[in-house]
Amino acid sequence: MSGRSEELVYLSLGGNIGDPAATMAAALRLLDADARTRLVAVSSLYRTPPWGKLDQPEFRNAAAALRTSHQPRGLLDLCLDIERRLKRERKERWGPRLVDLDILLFGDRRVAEPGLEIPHPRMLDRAFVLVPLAEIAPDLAVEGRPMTVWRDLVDASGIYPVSDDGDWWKSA
Ligand code: A4P
Ligand code: MG
Repeated sequence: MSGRSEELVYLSLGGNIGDPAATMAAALRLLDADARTRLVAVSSLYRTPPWGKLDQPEFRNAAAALRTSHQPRGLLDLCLDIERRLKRERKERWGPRLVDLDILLFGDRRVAEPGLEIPHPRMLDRAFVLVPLAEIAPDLAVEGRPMTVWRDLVDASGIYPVSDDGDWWKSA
């Protein structure tokens, strides 16, 4: 036991090959099933145009809030293990993927280690991260600004919800 209480963590989920909604739903269920992690909020599921590398299928993206007693490295290992279990193929940077789990924020901690950077260094540039995150955490402040303000600073064209609410993963 570390003696630390649970921390509030925000994750980004995405995928664009196979059945991304089903794979992301499976990832959320595996996170929730971990003894040291429980989901507290999931955003709607969004359709998003590819960012970075443009000639690939459109993505599905979502954000989730969870409470965990893992340390940041332990949560990353859990995420990587879930990605492996869901048979993600790692090929090219920013290329097609079955499911990608990124740790965006871990309480108010800052981590800069080989293979782990928190806050996620590119989160504030990416509408596919900010639109779902602002849905579940509109007032969450990063660098002194609430998530809704960050969201309104990026180009969110082509991003649409494809579920009615945050319950899509329970049946997908
Ligand atoms: N890593 C370091 N910090 C973190 C963190 N905070 N959370 C390391 C998770 N992982 C972190 O990950 C490579 C390594 O990053 C991990 O093994 C971990 O040790 P990766 O996901 O294979 O990295 P990548 O894809 O090469 O680069 P990057 O910048 O992380 O890509 P992203 O963020 O995964 O973006 N367009 C849309 N519309 N929607 C998307 O979801 N995703 C990408 C990929 C590109 N375009 C997209 C989307
Ligand atoms: Mg990533």
